This record gives sequence, C-alpha cells and structure tokens, in this order.
Amino acid sequence: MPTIPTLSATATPEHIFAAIDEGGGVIVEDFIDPPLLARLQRDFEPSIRAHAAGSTTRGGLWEEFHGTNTKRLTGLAGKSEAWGELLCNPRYLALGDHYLGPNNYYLNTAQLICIGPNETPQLLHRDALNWPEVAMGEHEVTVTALFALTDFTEENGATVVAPGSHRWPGALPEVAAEACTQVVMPAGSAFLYNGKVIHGGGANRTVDTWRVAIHAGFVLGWLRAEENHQLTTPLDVARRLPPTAQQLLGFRSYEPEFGGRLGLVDYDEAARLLE
Ligand SMILES: O=C(O)CCC(=O)C(=O)O
Repeated sequence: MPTIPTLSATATPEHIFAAIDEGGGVIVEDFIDPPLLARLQRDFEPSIRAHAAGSTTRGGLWEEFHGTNTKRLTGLAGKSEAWGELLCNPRYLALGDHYLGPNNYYLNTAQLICIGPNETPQLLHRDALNWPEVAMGEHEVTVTALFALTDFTEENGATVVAPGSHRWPGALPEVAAEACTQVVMPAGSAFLYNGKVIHGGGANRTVDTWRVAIHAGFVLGWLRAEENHQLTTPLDVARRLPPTAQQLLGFRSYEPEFGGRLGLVDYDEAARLLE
C-alpha cells in the first residue's frame, strides 16, 4: 500500500515542501499548539451541534459530494477567534507563499467537515478542479491544509488519498483502490497537500464517532475563491481580525507587481471599507 509521510512539528519548510512535491501531501504532527486546538474545539462545538448533516444543495452531484451524514460549516471567522489565529500561523502561510507566491493568494475556503457514523466515502477529486481545467497548468492554483480537530482513523473517515496522483495526466483519471491510502493522524496534526492530488473524505464505519477537520486552502489571488468570505464574515468581525486574516479573507485588494489591481472599491484599496 502506498504511504503518506509523517513529519514532526520541528520539520523544516524544505522537508515539508520536498515531501509534498514527492507524494502530493504530507502529515505534520502537532501543527496546532494544544491550547489553540482546545480553543478551536470549544469554539466550534455549539455550531457543530446545531448544524444539520447533509448538503444544503438539493440534488445532483453536489448533494452526493457533500455526503448524507456529514456536517459542513463555513463562515468560520465569525464562529471562532482562534480560527483567525490559526489562519495567520506562519507555517501555514509558508505553504501559500511557497506554492502560490507571497502576497499572491487568498483563502479559498475554510470549512469544518465533520464526517459522521455510517457516512459513505466521498467522490475522489482534485481541489484544482474547482476551476475550469484550463486553469490547471504546470503551475499550482491551489494548496490545502486539513487540520485535524479530532483523531483521524481508518474507521472514522480519515481522508483517502492517492499518493503521487498530482502528477497523473488527465483531468480526473480512474483511481484503483490499491493506489490509495488514508491520512491517519492525531488531533492537532495537519495534512498539507497539493491541489492536484486526488483525494476524498473516507467512509465512517463507526457507530458513534465524528471525524472533525478544518479544510482550508489557498487560491491564486486572481482566481475566484470557492467561498464568498466577504459575505460570510460580518464586517464588525472582519474589523477585529488580524490584518493578515483580513487580507486572506479578501478584505484587501489584489495588487500584483505587474498587471491590474483586482477587487477594488471605488478604484482604491478595499481595506478602506474596514476603517
Ligand atoms: O473531509 C475530507 O477528508 C476531505 C474533504 C474534501 O476533500 C472536500 O470536501 O473537498
């Protein structure tokens, strides 16, 4: 069976990026400090409890993709101050800086994904296929972290991944079961992965255990993000966030070194609206 490497919290960025380049993803244990992990778990618990399982999209592929006993919550900045802190973690930002370029990306989406008992496996996919295939060239358009807020086990829905599939040709080739493994990791770990690696949520074969993760990726600044953060984050919440989190959530305009500016307000920097 193929494997996904596991590195310790002390791994250098070079080690982490080499492992992602090689296999498409890497587990970094103890990525989240225990006190921050406890705050995230505490902050999200009431929202998760109140949220219904199943897709909010009715019918078709998306309903199947979202699962029937999976809870998916967005708008996380309004639900947890601790999430704003994790979002600004320099080791997490290093992932975006390295693959997408410093100041060249936004948060694509941040979703709590809670896979419940008896959930079936999610459709395998590449995150980069959020955008038309033409966007998926040699360069990266997106990189993602799955932060484990509970242990990920083979039984409770640990992510299924096909190591090396970030190099497979074609939009979404068939994947043999033998080409896959699962991202088994303790709470507090992060699975950092390339936007082209083929993966999906695992089946939850337990009767009473929920697998909880924050699925949070970055996207190139000139592509439309999956989640509309400026509508899911109330302005008074946005004003209290650290500047880096405001920027990542799109409360800043995109100003490349070369080319036009994007996301302007009245021809000027969008952050003026937060003043
Ligand atoms: O929950 C997981 O393990 C993966 C979820 C995922 O890849 C997605 O919903 O796009």
